Amino acid sequence: MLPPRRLSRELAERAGESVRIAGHLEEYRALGGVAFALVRDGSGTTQVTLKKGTTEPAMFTVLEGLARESVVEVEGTVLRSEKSRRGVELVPSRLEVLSAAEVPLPLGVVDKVPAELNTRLDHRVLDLRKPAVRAVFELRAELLAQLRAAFVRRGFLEVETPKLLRQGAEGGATLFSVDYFGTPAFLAQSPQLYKQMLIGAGLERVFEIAPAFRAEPSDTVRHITEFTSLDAEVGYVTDPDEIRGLLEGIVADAVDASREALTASGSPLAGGLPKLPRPFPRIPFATAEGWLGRPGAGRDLSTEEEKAVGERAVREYGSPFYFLTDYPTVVKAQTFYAWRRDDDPATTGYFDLDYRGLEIASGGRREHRLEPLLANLRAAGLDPARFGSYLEAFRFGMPPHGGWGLGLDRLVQALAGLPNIRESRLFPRDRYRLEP
Ligand code: AMO
Repeated sequence: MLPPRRLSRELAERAGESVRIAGHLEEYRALGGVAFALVRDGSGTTQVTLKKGTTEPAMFTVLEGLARESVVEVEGTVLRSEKSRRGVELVPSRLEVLSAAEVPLPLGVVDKVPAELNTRLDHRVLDLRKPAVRAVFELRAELLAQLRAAFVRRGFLEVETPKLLRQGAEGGATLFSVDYFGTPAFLAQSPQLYKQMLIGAGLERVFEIAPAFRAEPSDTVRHITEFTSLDAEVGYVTDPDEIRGLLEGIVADAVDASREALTASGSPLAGGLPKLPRPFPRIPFATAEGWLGRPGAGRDLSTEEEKAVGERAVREYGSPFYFLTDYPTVVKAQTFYAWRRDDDPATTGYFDLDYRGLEIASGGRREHRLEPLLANLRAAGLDPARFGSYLEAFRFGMPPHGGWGLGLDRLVQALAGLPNIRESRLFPRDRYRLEP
């Protein structure tokens, strides 16, 4: 499912033929009687070899005066060449400059010295020309396609819910306000309320892949203000482990299929996609707290604690992915839609899916009964009157249900081994970045 490869990928099989390629001029080097122009397209870099006495002299002049990263089109004959990177070279018969680049480049594309992430993101169009950066987005596209396919195979219906809302669902502090024709409105932090309403609508299994917005003031390597949320909601489930089983199956299937596809296309990132042992370990929150020596602390894990739990979990279970289960109610007090166990109201049916200490998803069983839901809302300090249309869905027959939200950017960050989540998005948004 990777994007179609351009012509030069197959050049190796086309020795003796006449072809036309186009791309960015990576480098031009003249060495006495010969000169080399490296032309990079979506499939890689092709060596164009000019020879004094054979190649039209004007071509040398044009290339000499042309800045790196200009776009050229070259027609010529493919010859085998042991010395060139792809085993072939192109002997040009025609050269056309399609777009000349300015000098100097604000960011080098083939520079050996790595640039600062901020500089790279400021000049992202040039940064994305680097094959290693491009590979991240090929992985991302593949993973996304495979995740979607895994949902569809399990009978999920893909839906799209509004991103302009009258109220939030994940706590007021991270809401972005919008002026909606003079009325206050918010950007969606999550499709939470709508995906539950769709279970009330009888759709039974829904998923959504869409942007979510959070006014995260914290400047960390795992938070951004616009991320892609993969949300699922499933009707007629009461056991949180059934929900975990679905999530684990979808993630593991998508990782397996992506590894196959990326291996076939020669992606440098294919090796980073692990064969996942299943089932993923289930670690009760209380066990993790015991490991940390802070039993019953009544608060969520800090980033440092998450990392420590991740190291221990990988050591003990040998799996990079694992669930933290049975979150205490006190930790999920604001998560009003989370079901509290009937036999133990101090514990919810909520879990996180983590990858080596990085939270990738969270979800669980929901409260589907109106009265306890109202009580949860009030306990969270929220006014039920503001949730009228959400609550209506619970008044006229709501199946028991559950689901999860998974951050695609974090999954890509984890699987591509990126130090910073910003690198998993083409044009990331954070507290300080609104362009490009
Ligand atoms: P939660 O708030 O845990 O749950 O978010 C779900 C997942 O979304 C990702 N995520 C983020 N990724 C990048 N930057 C951020 N600022 C950010 N915030 C969240 C994480 C996280 O695990 N409604 C519930 C889900 C549910 O219960 O179905 C929710 O949104 O990967």
